[in-house]
Amino acid sequence: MAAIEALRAAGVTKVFGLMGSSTLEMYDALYDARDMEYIGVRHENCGMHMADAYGRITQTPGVFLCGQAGPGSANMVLGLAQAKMAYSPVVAITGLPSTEHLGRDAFQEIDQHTMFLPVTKRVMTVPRPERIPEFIGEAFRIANSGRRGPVVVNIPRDLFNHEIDVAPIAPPPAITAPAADNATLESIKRMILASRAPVIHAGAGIKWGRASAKLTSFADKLQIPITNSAGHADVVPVDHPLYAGGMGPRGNPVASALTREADLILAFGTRFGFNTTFYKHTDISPDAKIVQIDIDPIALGRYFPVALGVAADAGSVAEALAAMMDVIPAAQAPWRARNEKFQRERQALLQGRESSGASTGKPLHPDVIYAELRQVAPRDAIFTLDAGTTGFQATDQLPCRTVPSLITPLDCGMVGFSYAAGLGAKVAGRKRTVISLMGDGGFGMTMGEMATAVMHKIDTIALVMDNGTWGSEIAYQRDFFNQRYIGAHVLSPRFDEVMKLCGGNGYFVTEAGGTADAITQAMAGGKPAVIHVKIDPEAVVSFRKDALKKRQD
Ligand SMILES: Cc1ncc(C[n+]2csc(CCOP(=O)(O)OP(=O)(O)O)c2C)c(N)n1
Ligand SMILES: [Mg+2]
Repeated sequence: MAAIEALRAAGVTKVFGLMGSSTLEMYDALYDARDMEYIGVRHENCGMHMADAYGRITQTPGVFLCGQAGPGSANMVLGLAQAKMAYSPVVAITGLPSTEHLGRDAFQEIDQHTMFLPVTKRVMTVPRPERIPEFIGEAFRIANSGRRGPVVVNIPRDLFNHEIDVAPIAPPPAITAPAADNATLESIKRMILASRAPVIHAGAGIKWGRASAKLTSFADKLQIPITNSAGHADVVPVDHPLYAGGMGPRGNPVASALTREADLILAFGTRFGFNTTFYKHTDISPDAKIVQIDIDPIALGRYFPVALGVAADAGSVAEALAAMMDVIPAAQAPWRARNEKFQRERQALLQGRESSGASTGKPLHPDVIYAELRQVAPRDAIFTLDAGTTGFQATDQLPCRTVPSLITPLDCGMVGFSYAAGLGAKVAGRKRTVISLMGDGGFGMTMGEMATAVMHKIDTIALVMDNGTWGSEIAYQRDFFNQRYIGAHVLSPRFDEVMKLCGGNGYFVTEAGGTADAITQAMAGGKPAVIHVKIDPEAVVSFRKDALKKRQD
């Protein structure tokens, strides 16, 4: 079948999906496609998150085959929005009513083209059967080029019923990302040499380019500290001596002080977006010169004025700069005193986290969970997070030591992402341990996928932190609404027991030490696992700016 041939030409080996009568011909053709593994999910939205995470780990679009026009398609909307806001490459193929019925308010007819427009990079509706492979090929090209994103291909169901002659389908073209020219590189070099306190600020562009080693070589050569943007704490291995962690409201005070006090910020593959800056100068000195390097020219200078905007691949610029600059030994760096101060402060921060994580009190504080995770997670582990207070508190605390290893909801800020994203990441990197962190609320939204995990032997470890509340939101009711709690409490089943009923492994933790033990057992167990941890309902944080202000007063 031409549609399957088009997937094959794009190199597809995994297809996530939930079946339905609008695309059954494609399902039937998939039956014979022994080179493609089909992973059937329990909710289209979760399937989108799997495809999203799969795309982030493999750098190729995750594919979701949606069976049903109308309701099935509508279930994809949030997942698409999520992928769009994460600039994640996804190709979703879905059905439409037959062309004979379109426009008549037919059964399951929703205006899908319009519905998908704001939540995708592109929506395509195939007009003729012989153009199906062309549209699918185009979807892959668009999803994975420049700044990536999700693409939907709508196919009216009757278009599958035609015998068509198609020419052999060519794979999508390889595209080389642009590099910076010599004059630009020379300007950056001059700015670095004239600087007294330069800082590197790095984000997703470095991850997408798999350019972490290029960035650290550049940083090492010139002794420039590295901070990361929100959600990208895996931009370089966290134990790199020049790594300071996340800056801004979701980061830590040491990294934020570095960017606040910098006179030159070298921004590699990052936008200075909302979660990193709140679009304010709080952690970015208005006097600092910013050199922003991003593959997307629209990102340059969008939220903060730049001294130099470079539309190029961030990794290639780091590599070129490293090649053209002389080594500055640590002891001779003009910013040596600043570096020593930051490294001392960073050590104190890390030690503080370890002491807080060593608490044996009950109920457990999330810091204890993160500390135990740091002890036992393997070096190549992948972590996924949800929005919610436990996710927020984890962002700058996880032992991300392989790039990429952190998958978060990013700017979509959604609850109910982490578990499904972990399953997609595991399908992408079967050999890597995947640990998905989320709250009891978020896991409850997506727990149907436990059965998917067992059925398809996707053995991730879900670490569900049960505080009995929609924690991030109850924090606001506690801090601003005189503790008038409404809608804030959640009663959950023992998720570990539910996982056992599904056929996986389950662990229940209430004591310090229990999380590390459970993770170790889950890694050895060889089955999908859920660790249900009881945590302190009081350890929730209200995140809004006014809340921060109140805490500082
Ligand atoms: C899909 C979605 N629904 C609702 C929200 C609003 N919201 C943000 S955080 C949060 C609480 C999450 O609770 P839980 O998953 O238990 O994590 P906790 O904050 O307790 O750690 C809610 C409801 C959201 N961000 N996304
Ligand atoms: Mg909760």
